[in-house]
Amino acid sequence: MNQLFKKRLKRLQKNWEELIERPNEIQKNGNGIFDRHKFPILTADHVPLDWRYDLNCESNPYLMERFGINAVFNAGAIKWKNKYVVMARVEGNDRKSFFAIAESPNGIDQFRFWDYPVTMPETDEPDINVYDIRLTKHEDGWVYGLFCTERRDPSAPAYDQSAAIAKCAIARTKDLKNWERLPDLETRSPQQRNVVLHPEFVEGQYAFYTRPQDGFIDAGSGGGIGFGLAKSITRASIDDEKIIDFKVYHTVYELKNGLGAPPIKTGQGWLHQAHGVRNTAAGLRYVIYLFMTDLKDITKITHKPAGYFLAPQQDERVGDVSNVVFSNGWIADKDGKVFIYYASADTRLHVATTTIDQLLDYVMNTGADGMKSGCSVDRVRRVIDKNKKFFADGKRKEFRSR
Ligand code: M1P
Repeated sequence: MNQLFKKRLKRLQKNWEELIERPNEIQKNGNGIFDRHKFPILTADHVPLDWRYDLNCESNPYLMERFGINAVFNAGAIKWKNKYVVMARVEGNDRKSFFAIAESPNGIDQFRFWDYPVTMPETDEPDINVYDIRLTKHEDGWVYGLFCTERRDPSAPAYDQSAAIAKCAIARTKDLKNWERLPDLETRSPQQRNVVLHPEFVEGQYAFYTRPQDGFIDAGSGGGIGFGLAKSITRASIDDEKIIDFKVYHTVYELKNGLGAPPIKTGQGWLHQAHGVRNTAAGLRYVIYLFMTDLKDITKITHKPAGYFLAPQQDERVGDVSNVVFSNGWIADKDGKVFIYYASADTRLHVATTTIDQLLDYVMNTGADGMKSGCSVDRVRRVIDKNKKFFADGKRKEFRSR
């Protein structure tokens, strides 16, 4: 082994081990709704060295990276054998994404990838790119992974090498290692992305949250979070797709939106997280918002706080696709703790923690969007009035905000 190789290998191993073992910590001064954590839980640097380097000094005397990783982001999530498991979108330097599973003992740090990335079987129509898997533990006993499969638009002329078609791919597993690929979801929409499988049967059928879209980037006339039922999962087809959460003018989901992860069932309703997109002079801005649907009629939104729940801030704002946060996985523990896995700028994966109680309080007690500035003023005045009334008796002196 040459000295250069030896030195570089030692340093690489030390840096990698320190990164994986670095304890995470709650960021101070949160908003009372959730806590961000200081360090991203997965980045390109977390990917094991033996995926990236040929570690044989004979065949790789310079210890060069042979398989570069560009980013690790948008991850499905599941509690599995008492471990916090995320199935991340790993993107190589070649721009192709694939899935890889990493697990942690506590959900906030020490995420280690399993030995190999996931080998996802294909249908007769090969996937060119796959990403953004949503994991659903369904009451039929399977764990389903719904993800986007992207292929070049066959009708596009040769000069247009970016026209693509997005469809919802479906796979299922019993062990998270061996996946059975099922036919892609069929709907009337020309394209689909951000499709999520509901964990329970609805009217004896498989229930899907969809995001119909006219084009690959533009949701067009199809925007909004849709809902539809399919009799079979092995040949899933939705005839009747209705929009349950529309894109709306001058909101954070004006341009498009899409469901994030399978909803969490609570005593008060189903908690949903979704992303909303609006356009700005600096490009698209992606934020995460929350809403709740009725326990009996799961298509009926009962509560929807105004605006966003979580938006990109500080370092999160910068990366391959700046000004983006995106989540397609969260885990609710039996004790009520919730781990929200969100990615920033299509570059890295973070965790925010909260509880079911906090999320319910947030969703049920934050005012809804009044859809105009005057209503926002009314809303903040109501908060101020409530506080004035509370402090009016003069007995409460502990509060000094001005
Ligand atoms: O680049 C931001 C996100 O863009 C897409 O989301 P949507 O389908 O809502 O436009 C996806 O490609 C997603 O992976 C990405 O994070």
